Amino acid sequence: MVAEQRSSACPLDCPDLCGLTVTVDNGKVIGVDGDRRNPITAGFVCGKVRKFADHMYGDDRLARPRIRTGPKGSGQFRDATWAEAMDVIEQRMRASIATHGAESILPYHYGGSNGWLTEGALATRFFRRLGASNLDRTFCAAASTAATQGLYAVIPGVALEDYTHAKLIVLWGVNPAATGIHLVPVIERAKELGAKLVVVDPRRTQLAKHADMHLPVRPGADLPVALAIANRLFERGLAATDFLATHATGVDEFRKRASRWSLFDAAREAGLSAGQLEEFVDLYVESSPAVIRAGWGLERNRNGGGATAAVLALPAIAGKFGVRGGGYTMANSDAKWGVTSEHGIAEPRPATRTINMSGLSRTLAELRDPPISTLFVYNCNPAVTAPDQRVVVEQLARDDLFVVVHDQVMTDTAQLADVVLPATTFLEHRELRRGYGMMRMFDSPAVAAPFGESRSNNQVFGELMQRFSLVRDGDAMTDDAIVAQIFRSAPEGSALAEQLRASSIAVPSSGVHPLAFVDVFPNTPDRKMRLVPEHLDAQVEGGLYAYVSDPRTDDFPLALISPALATQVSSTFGQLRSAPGVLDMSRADAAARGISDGDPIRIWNEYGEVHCTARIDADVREGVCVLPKGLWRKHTANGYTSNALIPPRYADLAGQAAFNDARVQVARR
Ligand SMILES: Nc1nc2c(c(=O)[nH]1)N[C@H]1C(S)=C(S)[C@@H](COP(=O)(O)OP(=O)(O)OC[C@H]3O[C@@H](n4cnc5c(=O)[nH]c(N)nc54)[C@H](O)[C@@H]3O)O[C@H]1N2
Ligand SMILES: Nc1nc2c(c(=O)[nH]1)N[C@H]1C(S)=C(S)[C@@H](COP(=O)(O)OP(=O)(O)OC[C@H]3O[C@@H](n4cnc5c(=O)[nH]c(N)nc54)[C@H](O)[C@@H]3O)O[C@H]1N2
Ligand SMILES: [Mo]
Repeated sequence: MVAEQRSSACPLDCPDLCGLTVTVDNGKVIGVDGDRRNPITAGFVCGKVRKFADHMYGDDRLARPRIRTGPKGSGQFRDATWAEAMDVIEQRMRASIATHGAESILPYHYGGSNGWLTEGALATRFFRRLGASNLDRTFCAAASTAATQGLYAVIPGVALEDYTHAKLIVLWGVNPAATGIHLVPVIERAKELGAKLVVVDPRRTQLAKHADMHLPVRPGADLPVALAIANRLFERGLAATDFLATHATGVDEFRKRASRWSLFDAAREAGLSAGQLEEFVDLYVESSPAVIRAGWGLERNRNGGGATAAVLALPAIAGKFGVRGGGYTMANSDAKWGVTSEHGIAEPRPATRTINMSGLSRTLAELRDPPISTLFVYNCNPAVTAPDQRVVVEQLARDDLFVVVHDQVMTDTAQLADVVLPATTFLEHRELRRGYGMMRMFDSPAVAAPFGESRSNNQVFGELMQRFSLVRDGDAMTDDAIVAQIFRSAPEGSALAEQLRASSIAVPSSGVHPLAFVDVFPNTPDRKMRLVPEHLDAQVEGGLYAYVSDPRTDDFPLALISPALATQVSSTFGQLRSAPGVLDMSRADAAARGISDGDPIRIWNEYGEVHCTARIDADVREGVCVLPKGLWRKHTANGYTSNALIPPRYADLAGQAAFNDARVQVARR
């Protein structure tokens, strides 16, 4: 048979949501490229998805179920049939229920797929009907979603393709050159058209090198910086009083809270100069349209929620809405779609307890009444992505904890499991996905044959529903039936289904680039934004916008951050990486410790220790060091990654994990 080209779309955790052209030969993928259905993809995809066949057919791909034979964590498994593996799972789950009740079962899942057929669907229905513990999904975007929705309720941000209209682009705690590459050419085009670029990031990122201004803020100090900028706008009589009077509430209270911060005090806290901040104020005021693209590097610390809220308040205070290319972009999943993945399952959340996924180490070690006795992991690799890794790994290897991992490859978490189930990839099952950067939705059929005996999430959880007698009349039980139900049961579903049928891509009813406060308004009763939303105010000790100062101590003086790798999506594709992890540090911090480029080092704090080598990096500011997220245990000398140093504490809002809030010491080894 000759190779043929088929259409798909990427469901990986990335804002860009690329349409793909997949070349398939005899059911096997031999090439992946970008297509043009989503304009921002413009025919090219990132290197990692172009090489997706390496992930599908590499040595670590799981072809059949495995059952542990050696001691926990020894990595010794034997192949098993599906029937045998599912029998073991059923028996152990029934034993958990008999001994401790269904709440001792915890489903554990996050960002492996952003597709609606694999992220929720039958897994959600199964665990809800079973009465398992609920999972609060707080690895990512919990604090920033709380902040965005608190301030603006449901309102779409500036469309990425509209950045070409901007005269000023501010990248705040975001690194599109690695994490959403299709924004880069749009920024370049805007610059050609005269836009200025500002980057607020502790690192001199690739785009910071080409920026008009780089503010290398200390991690966690964005809150005072943004508040001081707002305060300065009020002080200088530059605040958009008409806009605020018409469209905002809480203005006086916000102003009062911002007035605690002078440019001088904020600059000192952030390791910047007051002059730099004044320069930013001038540039922001004089530029229109001006857009702030806020990222997720910003939210992952003790002040992250307040910081995101303060940054997102700036376009309101400065009056930047109402023009194309002006305002902010956070996540754009708030476009008016009218459908959610929940429509596909229509299953109420049970009144069982809810467990914060970011506290996995403490949950496994300390939770009682009942303790967790079964952990069912899918779309997730917590052994290398959760905080407090030393304890997580120790607990996953506990004899009395039954761990199931459903994944495509033999991950570090799968190594610690009792039963491992092989999962299909998005090219081997149907997927429906809505973007969180690009405001589009794709419906993609399977384009390749499932590898080995791999099964999709819905096949696995559908079978478990049968085994536990949880199927009810009328339940949608297949991918196709779930898609049909999503569109049938949602108000705007039929129009979307029609678009998808016609062209496999859909846009929301609010259009692809609505103007905030012109075409769309916050869906609050008075259609106004809230500068100090009450429910957020109540969540934060000292109230929203209260600042917690830098937690560095003499023992642990360096801030460790763990930004994304260009070659992976979180830990996904880590099996394909051979290069060991390195810690980037500034020349001054290295010299103070007698460390030279390439030296073996240890990095440690009260939670753990990592052994790797150092790289002297002129792009990292003094006082900060960088060990990327997503490394696997094989990438360091002692089997621990940055996650071993991440404290099991949360950010100020929504129980968000504080991945960028570790304080550490470094020495030669
Ligand atoms: N290639 C690739 N793409 C990805 C991912 C990936 O792992 N790899 N991950 C996907 C996912 S899950 C997400 S959530 C997004 C994340 O997308 P981004 O938000 O762009 O990702 P990060 O690299 O986590 O953080 C962005 C920047 O924040 C900076 N930063 C760290 N702490 C602070 C701080 O306190 N203040 C400020 N101002 N900046 C800070 C970091 O130096 C980094 O350059 O990307 C998605 N896309
Ligand atoms: N140190 C540090 N750690 C971090 C962060 C950080 O900044 N620093 N960032 C955090 C962020 S932003 C995020 S989003 C999380 C991500 O944390 P995780 O969700 O744990 O990370 P992924 O690497 O995306 O792991 C997903 C796994 O799902 C599998 N998978 C993919 N598709 C499917 C499917 O259809 N079915 C099944 N069963 N499995 C599938 C993949 O093969 C992969 O092994 O990591 C967090 N961890
Ligand atoms: Mo994320």
